[in-house]
Amino acid sequence: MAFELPALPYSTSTLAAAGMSQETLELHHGKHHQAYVTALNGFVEKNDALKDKSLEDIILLAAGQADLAPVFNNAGQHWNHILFWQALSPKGGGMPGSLEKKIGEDFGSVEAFKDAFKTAATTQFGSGWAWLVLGDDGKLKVTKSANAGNPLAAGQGKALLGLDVWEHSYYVDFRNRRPDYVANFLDRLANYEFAEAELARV
Ligand code: MN3
Repeated sequence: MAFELPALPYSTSTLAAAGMSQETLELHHGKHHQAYVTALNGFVEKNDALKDKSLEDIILLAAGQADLAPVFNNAGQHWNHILFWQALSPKGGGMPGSLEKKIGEDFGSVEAFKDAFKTAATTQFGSGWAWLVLGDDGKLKVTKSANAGNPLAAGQGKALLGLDVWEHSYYVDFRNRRPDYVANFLDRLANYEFAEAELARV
């Protein structure tokens, strides 16, 4: 079974009022994410060791293997973007009570969580991601990763939210202002209800 580009859970014009334009979503989902899926399928087709493996298994198999770096990059980016689209909502930014409580317990306050996330997302030099993760110790934490890296490959726990900080994710709408893109995500786009549902599934 070839991997497929998942449909967005909203139309490409739906997030514009919350700061992510139709142009960004059409390029980011339709071109960038599609390119990762197409490349990944090309690698799987040519490598029997990858055939019939889940996306997660391919990521774990390829992580840290120099000869499989292109496989890791495209598989990782496919996984990262699947989570990213779910981490956005036209009604984002509102935090459900049980997640707010857990964030308060583990970070001290919602503001402290947002500060930690902003720091991670803005200090990731070059391309990469910032994450809200439930660690194996049961505590929430913020992490960042370069390029196609993610908490799955790094063994950091379960990712609840991921924010793409590659320039292609913000240059159309925010130009070079990555901090504004990150703040807009946290306050207006972040699907905290999704994060809470993922937390409840653990
Ligand atoms: Mn991207």
